[in-house]
Amino acid sequence: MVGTGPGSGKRDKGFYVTTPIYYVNDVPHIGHAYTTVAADVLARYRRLSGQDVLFVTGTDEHGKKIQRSAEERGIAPQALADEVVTKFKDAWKLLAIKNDVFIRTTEERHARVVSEVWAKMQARGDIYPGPYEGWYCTPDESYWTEKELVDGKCPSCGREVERIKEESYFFRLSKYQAPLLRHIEANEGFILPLSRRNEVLSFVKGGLNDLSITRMGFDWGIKVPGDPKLVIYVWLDALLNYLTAAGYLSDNGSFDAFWPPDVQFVGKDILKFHAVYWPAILMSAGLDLPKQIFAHGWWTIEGTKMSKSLGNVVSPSSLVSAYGTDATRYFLMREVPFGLDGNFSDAAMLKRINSDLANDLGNLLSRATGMVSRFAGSGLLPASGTSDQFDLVLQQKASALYDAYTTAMEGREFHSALTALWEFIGEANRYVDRTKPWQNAKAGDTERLNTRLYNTIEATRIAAVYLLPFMPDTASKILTALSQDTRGMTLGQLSKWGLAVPFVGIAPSQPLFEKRTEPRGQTDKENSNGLSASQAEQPAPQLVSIDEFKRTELKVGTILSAMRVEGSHKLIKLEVDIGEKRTIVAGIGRSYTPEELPGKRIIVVANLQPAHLFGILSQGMLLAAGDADHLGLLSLDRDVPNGTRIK
Ligand code: ME8
Repeated sequence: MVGTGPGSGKRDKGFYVTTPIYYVNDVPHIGHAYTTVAADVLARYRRLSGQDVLFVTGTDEHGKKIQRSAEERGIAPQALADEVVTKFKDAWKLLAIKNDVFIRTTEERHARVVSEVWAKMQARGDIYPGPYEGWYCTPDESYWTEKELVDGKCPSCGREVERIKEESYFFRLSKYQAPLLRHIEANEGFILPLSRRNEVLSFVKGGLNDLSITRMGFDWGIKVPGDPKLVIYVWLDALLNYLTAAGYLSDNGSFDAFWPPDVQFVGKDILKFHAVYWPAILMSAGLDLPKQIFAHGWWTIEGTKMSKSLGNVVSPSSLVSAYGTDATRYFLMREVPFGLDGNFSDAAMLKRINSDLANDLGNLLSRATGMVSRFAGSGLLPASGTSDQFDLVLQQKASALYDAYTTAMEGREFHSALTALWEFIGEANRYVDRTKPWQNAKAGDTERLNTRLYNTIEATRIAAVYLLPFMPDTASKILTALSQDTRGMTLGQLSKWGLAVPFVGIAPSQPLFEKRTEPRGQTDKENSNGLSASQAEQPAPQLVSIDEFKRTELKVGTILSAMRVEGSHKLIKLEVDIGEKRTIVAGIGRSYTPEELPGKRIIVVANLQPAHLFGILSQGMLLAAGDADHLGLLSLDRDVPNGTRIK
């Protein structure tokens, strides 16, 4: 992570990218996943381009809102944070997020940074005491004046606001109006997209009031240095995470190597905090400003606003358990131009999987590898012979892709990078359609055949290289199938035509993506990896090979204990013995009571990816058939020891 030490001075500055830190009163949803996947894609792209990267995400754990949520649950705020932080960390694992640092605002190192920055702002004369009187929206942790309210409600989220009148400290934000305006006007790429930049410009031009930066009457936060009855405003605390995470005040060299941030991704709703308050705070503390704040749009779900009360919140784990990690990442980055609002629907997801992934990408790989094994006698990739017009056009498209892709990535147009890549994949498929290598094989034209085989593989390899930041697992699978080792090489090197090493073994590959017609089942939506009844009744959509079937480890087990999962009608938490003890959360609660389950012999999928369901880690799935109200559990008709594998 830290490639440049302090004082090395010779190498380029590292690339620093951040996500917002997420409140721990809520569990991860598609909105959090969106920002985090985008930052991960950019971080992976920069690493692939040969740069040192610092990619930070984390959790925002202080403030009134967290304290209230904890009170409602009857637990301490720290306990709430400790519980919810694992959900974020688990979600990021499921989505293959490779962050370098995970920051929590309750960490000791962060409290030191907050106090130090406070002292710097104070030393500059930017903090002064005074009474605050006005309105406060706790869900948004945001101050509002009487004039700003809309129908007496929070103008940002529409919820109730509270009147507060308390002793406070203020930050002299008004002093930074002119310097901030100058900075935004002089740096076109500072706030993106441009439409958002214009919003911020008119907000700043409208005048900046000094900002209350403390709260009274609760203690869940960092205390004001020298005045411990006051707590530092949670947004000041939270924004400073970007300094702590970069290593500010630590002596590991990271801060010098990475500060200031190159890109900070945020949702459009929190732009004011990042594009107005944050740079003003940094100016006051005498620190360099981030180079870019990029605000992305919001997702609706099947055309409706996402909300807990509507029960339509889409969790990352439900997407990953239904559609897989890479398909989810692909969908989020491809479906909507980054910066605009978008809509999630299961139908749109299925369309992307079936047409872009199974058809376009999957076909290219299976044709490329299939043709080598069928036509190249030895099963080895032949070297290319002379090129004709078809070959030259394909090569030319491959080299044009580099500019299209990198320009899009630098402009944070992830959807355009993928569109350009898929145009190339289409081109490679058309190359096969047009050149018909099977005819060369039939005619015994080996040189021409070899060129076509090599070029089809080479185009597939290049597509996989560009896919690495977006779909790391799929890209690696493709490169492995092509026996191409890309480790240690940069995008610039890997994207060069002709790099594929010939005379390596190429085996026909398994399909990368299965076509599917079934959307996420109710079970997925409940975040369960238990059985979905509707799936159990569906005929198999495709034939599976014996090897594919064998990848699923089915084992005999016995239920040791069972209890209902609080808050769910359907889920039961089971302890089972399958040769080892496992916890399984199963969607069988409408057909069985917990009392009748202990002692039952069952069949368990033992190597299913674990998932958190209602906060419980489920490590497997049991087999059953029937609809949710009339399920029957699968069992054996003879006694076989627990843990025996089914074959
Ligand atoms: O705001 N679509 O945290 P948070 C897209 N702790 N993005 C969405 C979304 C949706 N439907 N719903 C929410 C906070 N988001 C603060 C940040 S940073 C110093 C402190 C996005 O957990 C939202 O835009 O409420 C925001 O960027 C992010 O989720 C975090 O929300």
